[in-house]
Amino acid sequence: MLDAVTAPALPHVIHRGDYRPPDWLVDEVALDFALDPEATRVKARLSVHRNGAHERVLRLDGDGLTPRAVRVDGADADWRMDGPALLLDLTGDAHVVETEVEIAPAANTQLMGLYASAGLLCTQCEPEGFRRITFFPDRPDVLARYTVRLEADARRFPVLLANGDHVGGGELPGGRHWAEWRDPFPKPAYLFALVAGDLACNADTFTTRSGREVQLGIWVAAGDVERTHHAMRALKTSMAWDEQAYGREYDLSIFNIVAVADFNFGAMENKGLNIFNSRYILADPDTATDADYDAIAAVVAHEYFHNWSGNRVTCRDWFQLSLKEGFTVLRDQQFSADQGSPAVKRIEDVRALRAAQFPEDSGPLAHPIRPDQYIEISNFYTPTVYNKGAEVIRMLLVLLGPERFRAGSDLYFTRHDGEAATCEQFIQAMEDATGEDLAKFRLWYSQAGTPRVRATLTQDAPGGRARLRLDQAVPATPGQPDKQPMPIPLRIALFGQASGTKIAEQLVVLDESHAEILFDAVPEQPALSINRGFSAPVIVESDRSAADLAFLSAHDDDPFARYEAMQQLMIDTLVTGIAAGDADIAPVIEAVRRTLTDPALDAAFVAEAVLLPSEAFIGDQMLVVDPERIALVREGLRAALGRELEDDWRTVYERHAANGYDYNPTAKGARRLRTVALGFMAASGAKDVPQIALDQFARADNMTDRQGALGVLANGYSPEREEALAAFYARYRDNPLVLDKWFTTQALSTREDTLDVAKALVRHPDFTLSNPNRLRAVVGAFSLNQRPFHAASGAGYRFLADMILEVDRLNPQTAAKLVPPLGRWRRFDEGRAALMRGQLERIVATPVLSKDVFEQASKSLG
Ligand code: 0A1
Ligand code: ZN
Repeated sequence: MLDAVTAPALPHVIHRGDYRPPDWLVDEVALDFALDPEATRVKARLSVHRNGAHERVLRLDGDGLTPRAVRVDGADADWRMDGPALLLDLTGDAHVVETEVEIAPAANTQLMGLYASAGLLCTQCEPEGFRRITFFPDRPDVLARYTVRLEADARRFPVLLANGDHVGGGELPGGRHWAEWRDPFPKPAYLFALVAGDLACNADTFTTRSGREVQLGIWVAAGDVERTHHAMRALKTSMAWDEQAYGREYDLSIFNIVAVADFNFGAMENKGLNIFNSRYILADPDTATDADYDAIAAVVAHEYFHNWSGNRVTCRDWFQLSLKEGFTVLRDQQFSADQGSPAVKRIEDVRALRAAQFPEDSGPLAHPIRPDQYIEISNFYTPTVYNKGAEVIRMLLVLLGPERFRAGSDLYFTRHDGEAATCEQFIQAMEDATGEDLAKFRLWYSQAGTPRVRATLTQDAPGGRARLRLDQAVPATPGQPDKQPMPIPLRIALFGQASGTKIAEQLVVLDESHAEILFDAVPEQPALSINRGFSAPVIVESDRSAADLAFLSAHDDDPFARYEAMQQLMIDTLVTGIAAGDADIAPVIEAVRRTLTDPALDAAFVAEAVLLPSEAFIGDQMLVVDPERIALVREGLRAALGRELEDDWRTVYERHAANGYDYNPTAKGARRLRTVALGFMAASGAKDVPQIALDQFARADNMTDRQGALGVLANGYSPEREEALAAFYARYRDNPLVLDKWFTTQALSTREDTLDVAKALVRHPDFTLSNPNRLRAVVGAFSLNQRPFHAASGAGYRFLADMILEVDRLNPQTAAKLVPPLGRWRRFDEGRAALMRGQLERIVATPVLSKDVFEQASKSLG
């Protein structure tokens, strides 16, 4: 059954201010599963006790469950339903409550609760999936100890896993077997997990710093074990890193990871039994790109780090989600930075923030990192809660410095170990450990919207005093018309334009609406470097000239600021070109040439620095987005760069020629720059490039080079394109993760026919709505491809809305994640805005709609 609401009956809104501690607590849970894909019987025995003096009933959340038996202290009990929940009047202060239900994992298309995926049975409980398995107070502040007995057919499900330690098992009559697991750590229901299936294991061990041995297992389908070694290395590196960087040691004697093909998100941190979308586990050079390898290490680390930031200290309620997610994203970013190039990692993270979070923060779905209300909590696993949440905690690191930040995190972990905590308690621990007053800093938790900082640097006279004027404005967002100034930590430096040296450097905390900073006796004309290292998640507007930016792109000693200067130069040039029909592109060409030929720079940095801003990011800088003109002017600049620097691109391409695959930062950088160079060579229009790309494609001994070449070809119209696409399909048609790349490459193409291609791809025999990866590979990717998605006819919008409505019948969570691109209508011309609204209205008016999609679509109209 679908959790459906009928418009216009408005679903219930949950408010942060309404939090009340639970009426009843659960000490122990014993679960007993007789597993079967069609009909699984679940028995639960809960030891509950009254929390405080009150007479309220015991409310056990349920979702689609029908009780088959309910007993209290061993006797049949009177019970009643309140909608999906089970209510019991209990007379004493402590009771044992037993329930029994039957569920059908094979029919669970939502992928929440217990479901089937490629012959496996597995669970996803965060945020509210546990109530689809058994009746329970399904809220994160009810922490209980779990004992889990699993019973299943021994041939179909030889492996039976759950959280904690394996405490027993054996054969049963009729070809069945059983296993029992006990998790000694009290945990909220959202961290419960079980897996049953025919799985093979990559087994290893890790010895913690106090000398305990942990059995590690990565469980996958039999043929995939060889593709788990990178994930295993990442796991062991993360375990050691968390000990060293945060003083956090693993606490159980087993740590298992299972990869599943059908999964709504990236992965899940269930205690001692992480469950992963297989795309974040499986890798070998032939099937995974360098970006895939990096993402796997980051996600493995992220889920592992949750063992402390999420599991040992969990969230009191779902409004506190950023407490665990923002902090854990920061931790995984720090980990990845330590494994490779911190500068390139920072550039990638900021690019991701600008691509996903900045648009969210400036649109109808804007919310603070600690939201105040929701209809469906699944809609709040957002770039704001995750990525802006990480930026907010990173600002604490900037403000406090690494030692004091570490003292704060140590205090937070010790003080709240075993508890369900709040964002407020995290800040309080930071204050108590350091003596810092963070009263104003709390605004970052309550105010939505990306602050804008205007920076104006003037000098009284040559050689005289320089004056930096800073003004901040926090834009109005839904429900928050008036904002207070935020404390914004800005790393700033001045460089002398004549000497190229650094004249001054400091951290400025702008915590009023404006401030002035004076620099005495600045001997030469200064260039302003601001928000170095992206010290605050803000938009900086400055009147730096093309000459200033070109100078910084060559001389700034902060690699992020150097990248940023280049990006700003490109943006200024593109925006002028779009608005005025013409712009002086010479400074961009010169800056790219200089970066490309600077022997001191490493290839990975160069590859990031010379890339033009995306069409979407250019759109974000404009009052009214004109997708056609953006694409035209951007392609024009790409072609000019390709032609003007043709020899340089070819030199770079040859210098970084592949010579045997290895996964290390230098080799990765070389591969990245090589394909970036190939892209510019193609943009130049030179006739030999399709053949060069096809050669790269055919000779590649790794997926990075192969997919890189395919991506370049896919944007063009050459016969080589068709040849490469066909060869790629033939080679990988049986590997779903690689086939996703084949779909995505076509959905992201800059070709004129991409809208028709996308529509055709969803009719391809290998397309399916039931696998979230495949759906995102085509529909999600297409909706981010600005020009074809915003086709003036509105056909792109109609296509997306059709898909959302179709998917909503199967998987509301995944459907809802496709809605935001339609909500950007305010940023477009009237014609497009009306067409986008039309599709949102059509969605909201659909008689049977999930509350997930209803919330996103109705808010997007607002
Ligand atoms: N806690 C996970 C995110 C997650 C949320 C919901 C899921 O299923 C619907 C799955 C995963 C993380 O941050 O990795
Ligand atoms: Zn997480």
